[in-house]
Amino acid sequence: MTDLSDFLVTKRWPAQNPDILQVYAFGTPNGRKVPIALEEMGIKYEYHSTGGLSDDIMRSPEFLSVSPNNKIPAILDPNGPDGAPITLFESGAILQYLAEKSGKFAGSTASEKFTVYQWLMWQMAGQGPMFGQLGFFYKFAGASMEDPTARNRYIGEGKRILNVLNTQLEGRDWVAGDYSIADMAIAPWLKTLEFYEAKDVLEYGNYKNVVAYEQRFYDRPAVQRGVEVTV
Ligand SMILES: N[C@@H](CCC(=O)N[C@@H](CS)C(=O)NCC(=O)O)C(=O)O
Repeated sequence: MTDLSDFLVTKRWPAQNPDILQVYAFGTPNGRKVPIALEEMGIKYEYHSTGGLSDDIMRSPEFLSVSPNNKIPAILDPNGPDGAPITLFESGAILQYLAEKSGKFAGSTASEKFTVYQWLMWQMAGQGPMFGQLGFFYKFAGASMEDPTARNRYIGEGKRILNVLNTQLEGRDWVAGDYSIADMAIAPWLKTLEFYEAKDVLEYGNYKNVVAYEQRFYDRPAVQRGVEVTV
């Protein structure tokens, strides 16, 4: 049995089965990406809910030891690529790692792989951060601001991003050719617009390809299992 006791994270979230990949996450769109990918790929894992996102958890020495940026998700894989355990944070990097590990969901040629990575980067640098700010300024603390500049900016960005995705999905089931880690990153953030109560203000129903894509994604049994796990 692998000994993970040198990894501080295991003091707060002990590994029941240290031979398999350990996931540290919570029920948010970024958190769900990793269990969804692991379910799709058939990689065994042990899920640890951080139990929240408060500073006392995210900034604890145990959590910072796997995620120095104090955000979920993070992983500890006892079977890393160089014959040693590896820890990783940033959901996009984790998805790339898992795609390489499994040999699945990142295309089958170099060109296909870079197309998948392109859309993954689009999600990480564009859709995720912009939708996150939309949530802040439309539903959460920023919603009480009288000056509508920030709110309108992120509503505008939200619509622009939905339009980009809708256009890319014209005549396609998935964003980058075959179903891929890019879809596993993008689609959970569409569902989150419901939690932000922002679908109406974005006129979500107008983006017909996006609406069908979200449904197609959540119809997948592995996606449903990944969502269920991520509490
Ligand atoms: N770029 C990061 C973003 C992760 C992120 O924003 N995680 C949020 C939850 S969805 C979080 O942990 N927030 C806690 C905090 O900011 O303290 C990734 O994709 O992994």
